[in-house]
Amino acid sequence: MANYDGKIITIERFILDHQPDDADGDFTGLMYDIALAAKIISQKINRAGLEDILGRASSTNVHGEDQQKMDVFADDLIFRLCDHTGRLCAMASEEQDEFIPIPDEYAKGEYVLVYDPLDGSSNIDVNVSVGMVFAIFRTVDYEKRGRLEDCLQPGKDIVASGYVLFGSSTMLVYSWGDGVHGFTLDPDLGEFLLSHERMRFPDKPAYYSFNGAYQHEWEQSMRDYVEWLHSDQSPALSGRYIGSFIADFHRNLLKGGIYLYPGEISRPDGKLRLLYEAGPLAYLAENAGGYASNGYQSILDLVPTSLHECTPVIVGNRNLVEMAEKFIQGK
Ligand code: AHM
Ligand code: MG
Repeated sequence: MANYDGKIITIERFILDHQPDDADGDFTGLMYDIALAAKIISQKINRAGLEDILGRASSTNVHGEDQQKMDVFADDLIFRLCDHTGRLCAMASEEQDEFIPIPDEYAKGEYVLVYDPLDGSSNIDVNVSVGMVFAIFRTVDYEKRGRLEDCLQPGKDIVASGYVLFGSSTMLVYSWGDGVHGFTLDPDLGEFLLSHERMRFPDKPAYYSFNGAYQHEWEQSMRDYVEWLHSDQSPALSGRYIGSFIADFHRNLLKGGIYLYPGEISRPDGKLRLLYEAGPLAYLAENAGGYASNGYQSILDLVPTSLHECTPVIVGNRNLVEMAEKFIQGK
């Protein structure tokens, strides 16, 4: 059992004490459901090797990628935890082709949950951190049952977003627009305890993160920016790239820095999904004093036209992201 100094605040207590003024029990309940999903997935991941669950499932997701077994488990778990609660009118998952309506036999609620159940799951086989990402919106029409339109909302309309990092410890980090707060799972207690209140990108950044193998596929302006990052003009940064967006984002949030996943010649919109990955993390970045851009505008202003569209992502300390925009826009 860990030693505890000072106040001990569970995520349940924190959500109740700090929920948005207009939050009803549904928002609080939905956050509990997500925290519970995080605990169950965490437990499963920790036992993954023991239960021989590592490795590929037989199915392929909408992006043509092999789904890992844990992806399938996490995706199904979140659905089963949330479909019958009466809190949601629709869901959408990175692992599902279509949006997920609430089954007719259950009451519908006013919220919409979009999620990537296990981002970076190709890392599981090698015991590297993975994450779950989510965003909550309000329905666009309270009179109707959930529709695709409910899911295709821009990041600026997010009510709350967050991620769960399954790392050397499991952390849940979320924001509803009043700061970004982090909770660490005590596995003995089975409770998320407040460990990082009001997280902010430090003024002095420490790291840049990108997959350098793709540089030959990038626009020249992006390569020029990376050259600038290496120059005396830039703050002195060290390179770190895990290849697991949540883990890379989390490190940069704690230590300061910039993460890039730009477009490429063969993939002009890059790899990361606007709805499930870029939008939720852009919302967190801005609430932590940072910024996320596609090179031309804030990612929070991009309105998804389909569930699985991708966007170039530049996210981290605001001044570093704005400098990237200057290079990209030729200013
Ligand atoms: P996934 O959603 O299929 O897991 O892919 C997303 C992941 C991100 O976590 C990570 O930043 C990126 O893919 C790494 O891609 P690459 O291996 O091309 O650098
Ligand atoms: Mg993903």
